[in-house]
Order: sequence, then C-alpha cells, then structure tokens
Amino acid sequence: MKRITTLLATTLIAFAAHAQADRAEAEVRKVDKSAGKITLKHGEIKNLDMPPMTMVFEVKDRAWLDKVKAGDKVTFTAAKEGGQYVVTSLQTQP
Ligand SMILES: [Cu+2]
Repeated sequence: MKRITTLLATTLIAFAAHAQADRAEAEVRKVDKSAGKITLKHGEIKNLDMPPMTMVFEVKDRAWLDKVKAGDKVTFTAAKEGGQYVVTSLQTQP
C-alpha cells in the first residue's frame, strides 16, 4: 500500500510539473471582444510545439477579454480544439 501511495504521489508531482511547463508568457497585442479573439505575442508553447510568434487565439471565456488590454503581460495556457488555437486559461502578470 505504501508503495502504491508513493507511486501515486510521484505521478501527481510529474503531472503538476507538466502542467506548469505548459504555461506560456505573452504580451497582448490586440483584443477583439466582438469576435471573441485575442492577439498575443507569445513565447514558446511547449504542449503545442510552437515557437515564439504573434498570432490570434480564440478564448475559452470571452469575459477574460474585459480584463486585458493591448500592452498587458500575461501568462496563459492554450490548446488546439477543432482546428483552432484556443486560450484555455489567462492571467495578467503584475
Ligand atoms: Cu503561435
């Protein structure tokens, strides 16, 4: 039982570390509330195998677009859903 618990803990730590690694940094370039899109000049996005670039993303929650503006520094996660790149979490940096 102890071995199983240790294995589970190790797996959780590895999972948490992976989730952490998937966070990317970006600077907001443009916010399009009516289209529900955001343009980010982003750093490497490891889970998408994407190098740094400036590109347009859809957002999972359009309410996030009220909290950011061009020039803001953000951290975010992104995924590819139905052929579109979607921001799945977004936080402004202090
Ligand atoms: Cu990109």
